[in-house]
Amino acid sequence: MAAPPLPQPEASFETRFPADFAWGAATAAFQIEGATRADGRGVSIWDTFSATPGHVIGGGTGEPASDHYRRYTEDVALLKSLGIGNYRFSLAWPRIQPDGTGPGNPAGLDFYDRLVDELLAGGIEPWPTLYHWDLPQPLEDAGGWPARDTALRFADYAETVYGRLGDRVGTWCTVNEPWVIAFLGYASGEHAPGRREPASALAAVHHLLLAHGLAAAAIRDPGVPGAPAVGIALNPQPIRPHSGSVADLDAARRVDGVRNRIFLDPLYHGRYPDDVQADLAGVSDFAFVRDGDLPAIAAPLDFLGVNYYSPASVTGAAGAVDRELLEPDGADPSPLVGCENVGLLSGAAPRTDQDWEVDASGLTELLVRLAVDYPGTPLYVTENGASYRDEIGDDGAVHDPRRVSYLDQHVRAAHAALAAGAPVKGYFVWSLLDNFEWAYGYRERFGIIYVDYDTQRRIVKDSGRWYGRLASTGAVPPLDGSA
Ligand code: IFM
Repeated sequence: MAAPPLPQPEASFETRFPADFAWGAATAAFQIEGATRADGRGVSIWDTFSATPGHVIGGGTGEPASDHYRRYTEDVALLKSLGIGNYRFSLAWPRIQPDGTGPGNPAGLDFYDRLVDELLAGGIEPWPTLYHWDLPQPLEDAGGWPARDTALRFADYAETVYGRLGDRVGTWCTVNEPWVIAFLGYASGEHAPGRREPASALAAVHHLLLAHGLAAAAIRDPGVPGAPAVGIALNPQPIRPHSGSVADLDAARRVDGVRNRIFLDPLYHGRYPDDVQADLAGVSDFAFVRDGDLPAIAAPLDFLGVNYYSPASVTGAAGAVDRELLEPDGADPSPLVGCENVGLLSGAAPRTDQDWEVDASGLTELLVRLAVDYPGTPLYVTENGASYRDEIGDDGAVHDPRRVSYLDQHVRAAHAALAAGAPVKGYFVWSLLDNFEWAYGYRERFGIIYVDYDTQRRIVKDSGRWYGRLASTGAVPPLDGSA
């Protein structure tokens, strides 16, 4: 007699997330909106920087980007059709305060008001970020983030935005990736405003954290109705020593200091780490820290946003650092201020088309480390994704199996962190749309939706369908997207 059929394992072995896990997609204003001169928008540092020849690959600027300012209803409809229930976007400060100060520009506020209403009508939760790198140019002219006043201006801007949207938006992210803003904007000069002043970069670190703290207080002001959740999105990176040698371990400590702990320790412990301050003593005396700043910065976070792309492997070995120095020719300042004589090593792991290492284990490592070293805060992966230079196939579709595989590996890595006890509450793919990838211009494509920049036609990629299925079921689908 034939044996009875065995139970099918799929249902019990699938990777399934909790029912209340937040699935979302992320974008940023300057990268998608276009319409840089519409409705009274002022000039941002990225308008200025990208207009300068040589700063952006291919000469790309914020025009046309993905023309989202005019096509936002179509984009919200796409989110809805994919079953993605959360949308993380940023507001362009120069649309709200064209000069960086003063009363809100009604037309700029109206745009985000309409966007929020459109999202809510579609059953999609809005997750605004107040600052994703597009500083009003007049504020840079007045000193930029190294100037303390910029943090005070930011709090005022946050209050203006909250006053308009706070009745419908419950979750707020203040600043996106202060490491990038401070170190790529003010130390290496690869990003706007393109300054190469290591001491200014450290002042920018502090004023960005202060801006976060002051904005969080403005949003949580008990005089305003509602109890909003406020967090910040960092891009902490697992820093792995190449070996157990003293030199490599010390290199990893130093890089972890300026990459991660310089932000996390003030936010969680209300102080800059002693070893980081000692490492940076030749660059800055931290005199920019004033009484009351650190308690403002350390007000408890309602959540921490974690943007993850890849880990880094570092060495402090004298011979090894000659192979790939963080300061390759000694002329270009390194974004890793205070980490002289540290080498960054390339591993054998596969790489994206942007040449970023693909290593999902780094996401598990990072989330678990945050849960252990900085406990007590819900963690959201507020960005994760990959650039592959997709093309439209003969069948008119965009097949992007490498991105599906990347996302599959990384959501499983987030699940592993959850299983290990890290309080991971959500995941946002970067990005909803192909968009302007900063100094890389339009060459890189991170979207789960393809954008034809000539026509602005949107085509949902295979990864978009795969991710939509994940977002609507909470279970990781098969790689081929089949049922
Ligand atoms: O496109 C960026 C985004 O603006 C911030 N985080 C990293 C992404 C990919 O580089």
